[in-house]
Amino acid sequence: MVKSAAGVGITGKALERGIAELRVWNPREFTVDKHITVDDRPYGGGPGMLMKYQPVHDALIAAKLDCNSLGKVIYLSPQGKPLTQALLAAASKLPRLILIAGRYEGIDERFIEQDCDEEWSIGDFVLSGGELGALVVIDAIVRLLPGALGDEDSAQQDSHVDGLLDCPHYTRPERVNGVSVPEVLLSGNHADISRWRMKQALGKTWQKRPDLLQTKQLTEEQKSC
Ligand code: 9WO
Repeated sequence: MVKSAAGVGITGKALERGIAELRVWNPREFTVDKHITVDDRPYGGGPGMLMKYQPVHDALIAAKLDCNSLGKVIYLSPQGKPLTQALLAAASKLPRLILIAGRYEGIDERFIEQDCDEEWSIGDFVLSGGELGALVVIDAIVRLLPGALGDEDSAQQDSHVDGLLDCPHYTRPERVNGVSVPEVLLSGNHADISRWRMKQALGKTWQKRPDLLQTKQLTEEQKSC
C-alpha cells in the first residue's frame, strides 16, 4: 500500500530519480510462530486486538540495521503531536525517518515508550491503520527535498509556508460563467500583483482560519496590506 501510493506523481518521480529512497518492512515477516501472529488480546479485556511487541520490535531492528541505525523513529497515531508545515520542513532536513504504521486498536505501549522517538498525528480522526498517516508524511516531506519539484521556488510559495493560507489562483479563459479574472493579475505590474496576493492570503486566513493569525507575527509589509 505504501510503496504503490508513494510510487505515483511527485513522490514517484523523486523516488525514480533517487532524490529520496523508500523501504518497507512487514511485521508479519518477523513473527516466530507457525501462525504468523502479529496481534494479541488486550490485558484488562475489551474488544479488539493489539499489535504484539515482538514482531514490530524485530521489524524495527531490521529497518535500523538497513539504515546504519540512523533515523528518528516516529509512530503515527491520533495521540501524536499535531503535524504542521514547520515540523515537516524540519524533518525534511534529517537524513532518514523510520515511520511506524500500526493496525488493529494500537500497539503495545512499551513499543511506543521504548522504541519510538516521537508520536505524530495528521489530524483529530481515526483511520483503520497508520499507513495513510505515514503516506501523508512521506508526500509532504519528499516534495520539500531539493529537486523534487520542477520549479525550485514552488515549495517556497506554498500555502502554509508563511503561516498563511494560499491566495486565489486563476488560469485561462479570462471569463468563466460570468466571472472575470481580477484586473490586477492582467496588469503586468508585479509589485501590485504581489501586494494583491498578500492581501488575499491575509483575508482568506482571517475568514477561514483566524486561529492561524492568533500566534503569527505579521511583517511590516503584511500589516500594510
Ligand atoms: C481503533 C479502535 C477500535 C475500537 C475502539 C477504539 C479504537 N481505537 C482504534 C485506533 O486508534 N486504532 C489505531 C489505528 C491504532 C494505531 C493505528 N491506527 C491509526 C492511526 N488510526 N489513525 C491513525 C492516525 C495516524 C496519524 N494521524 C491520525 C490518525
